[in-house]
Amino acid sequence: SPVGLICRYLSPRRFSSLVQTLLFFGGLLFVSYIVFTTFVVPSADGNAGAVLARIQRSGRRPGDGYVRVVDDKGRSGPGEQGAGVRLSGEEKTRGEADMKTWFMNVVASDKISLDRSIRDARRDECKAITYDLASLPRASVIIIFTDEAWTPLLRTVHSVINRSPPELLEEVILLDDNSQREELKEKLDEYVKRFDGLVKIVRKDVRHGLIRAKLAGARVAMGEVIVFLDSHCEANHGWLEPLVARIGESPSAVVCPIIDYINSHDLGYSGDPYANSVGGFSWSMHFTWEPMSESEKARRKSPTEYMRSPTMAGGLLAANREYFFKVGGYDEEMDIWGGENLEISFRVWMCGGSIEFIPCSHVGHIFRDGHPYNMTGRGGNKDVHGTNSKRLAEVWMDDYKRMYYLHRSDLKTKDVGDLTERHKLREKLQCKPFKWFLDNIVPDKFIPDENVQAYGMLQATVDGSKICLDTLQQDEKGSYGMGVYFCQGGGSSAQLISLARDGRLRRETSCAHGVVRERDTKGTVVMRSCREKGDEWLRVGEQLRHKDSGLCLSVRGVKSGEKIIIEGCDASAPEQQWKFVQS
Ligand code: LR7
Ligand code: MN
Repeated sequence: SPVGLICRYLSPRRFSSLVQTLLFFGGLLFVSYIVFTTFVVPSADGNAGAVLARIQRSGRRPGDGYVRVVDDKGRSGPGEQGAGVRLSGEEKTRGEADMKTWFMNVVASDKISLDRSIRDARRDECKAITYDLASLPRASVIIIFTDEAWTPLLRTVHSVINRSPPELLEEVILLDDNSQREELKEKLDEYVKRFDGLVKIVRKDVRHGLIRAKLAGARVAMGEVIVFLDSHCEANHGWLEPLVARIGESPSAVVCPIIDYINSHDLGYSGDPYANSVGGFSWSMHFTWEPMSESEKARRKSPTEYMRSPTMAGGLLAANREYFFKVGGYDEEMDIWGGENLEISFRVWMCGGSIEFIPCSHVGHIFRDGHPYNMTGRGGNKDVHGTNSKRLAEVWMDDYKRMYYLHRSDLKTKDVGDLTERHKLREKLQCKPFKWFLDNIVPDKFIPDENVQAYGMLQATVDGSKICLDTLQQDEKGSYGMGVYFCQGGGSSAQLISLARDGRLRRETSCAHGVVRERDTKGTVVMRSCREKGDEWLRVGEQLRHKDSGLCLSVRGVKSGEKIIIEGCDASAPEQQWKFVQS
């Protein structure tokens, strides 16, 4: 019989050597599996919990033992339905003091349930969409924090778990970026046990800064999709489905929810179902909100469809995990805060992906006026936004980095660390030039020294002293009267101005308007957003004539630090002779 045959063949000696061989190869296989899951699969941060969970993945799911709060109807109490909290007496005083240390009213936050109800911020067309959950990719939600206050942090976690379909939520990763507050140690470990394994805490014993913290979170994440959130957010109804659905359909789309506004003074939640702004940027490398472009409006077939956006704000985003790493994650050498949002935006577009806002996904964020943590980076660097942005400008902006240096000429010679790896990445991915990004993704972006009649500091010489047009450091977001100041030479972006091809006298976002009262022969120059149709200016010899009034730009009787005027044109008046100078 076959059994007899095998028995005869397997003498005790042969049998034991066979067992040894099997054990040897089995052991080898096991060790390679552990090594593979620990180091090769992106969990290099050595999160034992994550590896274990991967091995144990069967039967009961993490979170099964937690009862979510899903019914918002009929809840009442402080902050419910997204209301702001009114404090009085001693609480009011303490709350106001919080604004100086936390930049948010923690007293108010502490009065609100961690499961508070908020109004559904979606438009009706969004609520009507149904999703086949089984076919959507699952998400790891990564919440990074450093010394965040307790209730805003935990309300972020509660809102995510309450308002995500369990089928789609792989895990919540709390990435603790070296918090020092006692409350965030054992107490937090204990607290999250109620979520039955769904919430994992990863702690860093050196401060990473938010950029490396996000990377560290992404490296231990197991979901097909990763979602990043700040640690003071509230996920709104149905927020997750449209994000993962879009990524499922287009894995190279890096998508953002609509960011609803949570007031830092009273924690009132307000969302705009019809929000349709997208992200832009200023040449000083700050994020801006912009109206959706006409071409994008024309492209979209329905108000629930994604909105292509040149940039993202940075904090709230979702991506296919593999794609996120393939396209370069974040720049590991960027420190603490700032710059990474524009960097990932330019990079993703230039390297073949897209940045999009998803109108059916809403998440609230507490907007604070300051940072309740130390902003000093490595080596005592107090200008992390500046140096991070220089890294981005050097790697991704080609010649257009000059636009950044116009604002930050002090950084031209600053050492911001080694850029070889990032240059290599750009080479490897064969990314398009920045000019392509400007031409195709932000075609309306004004480039101060391209396609203009003239550009530079606008300078007049009166009695041998040089005087230049100058914003006088006024806030350029609103309208303001244009002034003059002693010419500053190369360094001052406040004196740069362009005479655009369309005749508008303008800066990056504001355009010069001549303001003359009826029948007056003299007026002022007011800068307003270039989104309004701007006035036209004509170059007549060395004069600048305001077309509508026929008056000329002049410094007659105007001292440094005062507002510029327009007056009757006089070709021989030195006060009306203007030169565009570069330095
Ligand atoms: O060293 C740090 N380590 C951290 O873990 C510093 C910060 N952090 C954490 C912090 O606890 C918070 O959870 O990082 C998160 C973001 O820090 P915030 O909330 O102080 O930043 P912000 O909201 O002012 O900043 C925005 O720009 C940043 C630029 O680097 C990041 O991209 C933030 O994520 C981003 N936030 C948003 O985009 C939210 C929506 C704002 C809008 C519009
Ligand atoms: Mn924030």
